[in-house]
Amino acid sequence: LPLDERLQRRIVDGERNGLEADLDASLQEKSALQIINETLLAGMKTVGELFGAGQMQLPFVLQSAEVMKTAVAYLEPHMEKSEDDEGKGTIVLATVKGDVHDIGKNLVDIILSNNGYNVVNIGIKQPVNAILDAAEEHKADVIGMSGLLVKSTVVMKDNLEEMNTRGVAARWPVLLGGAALTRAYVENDLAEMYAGDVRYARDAFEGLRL
Ligand code: B1M
Repeated sequence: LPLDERLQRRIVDGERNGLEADLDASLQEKSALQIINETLLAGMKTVGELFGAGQMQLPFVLQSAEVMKTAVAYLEPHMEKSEDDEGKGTIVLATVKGDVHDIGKNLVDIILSNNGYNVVNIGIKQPVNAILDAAEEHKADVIGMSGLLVKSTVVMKDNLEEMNTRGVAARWPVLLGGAALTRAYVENDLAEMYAGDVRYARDAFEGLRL
């Protein structure tokens, strides 16, 4: 198989033997971010489709996710870092309560960290209390929430409602991302009910731009 296809297959098949050698070869032709965006994410997309269609069982999805994480960790030192790399602000980043998906959140962490932001990544399944405590403790400028499940979109709304109730909405602009969200839901429904600023990021780069 051509290199790109082979890398994609590694993700889909959860096969990590020889992964590093293929990534090294790919790095001769592409940047680390190109490999992630163009090649590896396409593999994860296939995994999602197979799983959604009942053609792949959960333990195999987990294996694919592990290979994806290994690949991203291997590529991270090869990523470009911005020159002005200090003092752009602090973002507290979390996957919301009830949700374990963290590959996208961790990509956001890497991209923002490499571009001069201080990222406080508090992990998965984080209740709103933990998110707000971390934002307080680290004097965050922005709160970022990720979630891939449909029910996570409801949790995000609940979290924003809680922030309204506590009167902290003006203090923390919120960045939201994850596969189950839509731009319309965030920019219409959530922007309407949240008393602060809430934005939707389709991917890590839109997150960085915002
Ligand atoms: Co799960 N899962 N999963 N899963 N999983 C999905 C999300 C699903 C769509 C698969 C499917 O059915 N086709 C489906 C959700 C359906 C729904 O809610 N309607 C699903 C399900 C059902 C489940 C379980 C419930 C399965 C079960 O137990 N029966 C279970 C849930 C457990 C839980 O959360 N409580 C579950 C478990 C898992 C694994 C543990 C096996 C594994 C996760 C491993 C891990 O993350 N450590 C897993 C995986 C890998 C997936 C799919 C296949 C791939 C997700 C992924 O990593 N994509 C996924 C299918 C899909 O998404 N279509 C699926 C790559 C990643 C880079 O993309 O996270 O979307 P993503 O991030 C993107 C953007 O969304 C954005 O930037 C990234 C790209 O640059 N972004 C942000 C994300 N967060 C952002 C935050 C920002 C800004 C941008 O600012 C703050």
